[in-house]
Amino acid sequence: MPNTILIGAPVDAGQRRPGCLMGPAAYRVAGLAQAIGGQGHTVDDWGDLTCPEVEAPPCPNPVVHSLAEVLGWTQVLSDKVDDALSEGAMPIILGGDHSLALGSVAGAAAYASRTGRPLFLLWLDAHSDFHTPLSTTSGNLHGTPVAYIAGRTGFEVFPPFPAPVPADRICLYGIRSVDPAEHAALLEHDIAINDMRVLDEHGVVAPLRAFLDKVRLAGGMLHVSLDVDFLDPAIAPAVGTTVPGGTTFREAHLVMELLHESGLVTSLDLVELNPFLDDRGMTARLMVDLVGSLMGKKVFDRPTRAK
Ligand code: HAR
Ligand code: MN
Ligand code: MN
Ligand code: MN
Repeated sequence: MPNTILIGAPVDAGQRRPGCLMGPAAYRVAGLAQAIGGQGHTVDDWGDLTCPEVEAPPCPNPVVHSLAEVLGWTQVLSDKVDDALSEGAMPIILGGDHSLALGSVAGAAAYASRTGRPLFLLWLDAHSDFHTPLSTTSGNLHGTPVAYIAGRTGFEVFPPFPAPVPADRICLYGIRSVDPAEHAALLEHDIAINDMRVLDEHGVVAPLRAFLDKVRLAGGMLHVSLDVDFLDPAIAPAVGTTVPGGTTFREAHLVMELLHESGLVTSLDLVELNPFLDDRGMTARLMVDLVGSLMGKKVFDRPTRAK
């Protein structure tokens, strides 16, 4: 049973719509610690981090905004996720927008490279988040973490990513919104692209199992980054970038159940929840229930029979 550490990351600088900074509070109100504790894990809540003041170099792409703030969050999150993993715990980062993954995955990568284990990345999202600060047209840095993690060039304004994750250890899962520049770049990388078309055709299980088998065979660590917009907006309205055609309630739970059974998940981001857009807390509650499944909650708990 892993000990878990909750790390609040009220980040909203990676996009323009206010509200994501209320995410960590909403997860606590929706009972995240209780959902994890209920599955027999200990929970240590480190509270909310604050963003250090850092100087940003000028960005060659003028549409990029809030670079200094995103750099500050990247630094503090990388440090704290590394600390939590070093304590032997599973960090769960309560976002905050997806730019926080620039830091959380950097921390996981730094820890993994020190311990000599390969790091894998499962990106549960409607979006590929494969822009660089040079290619983004929105200027929103929440659309860039996968490219940073994969070691793409174009991140000269950021600290070098500690140990870039090779493309064949990255799995995009649930995507259905990819910008032209991201599409062109993805074609140049050997990243597993399980878009919604693939999940419609093959179901959610087979593509996930194939990736988890790779992680297991390699003795890898697995960082899971769960974006609220992975879910269909009908069941998860509290996100600024809804895209129709997302995963259903049971598909998402099944993904979490399989992740639990794999025993491979070593760190987790919960991102893009905007409680201001929620309908009576339904999205926050669903995200908490999904974490419950990831931590071991079952639809029907069958006692394991002696063989
Ligand atoms: N690709 C678009 C952009 O760069 C939208 C990115 C939206 N990203 C998130 N996270 N909401 O997945 O602006
Ligand atoms: Mn530290
Ligand atoms: Mn995202
Ligand atoms: Mn998204």
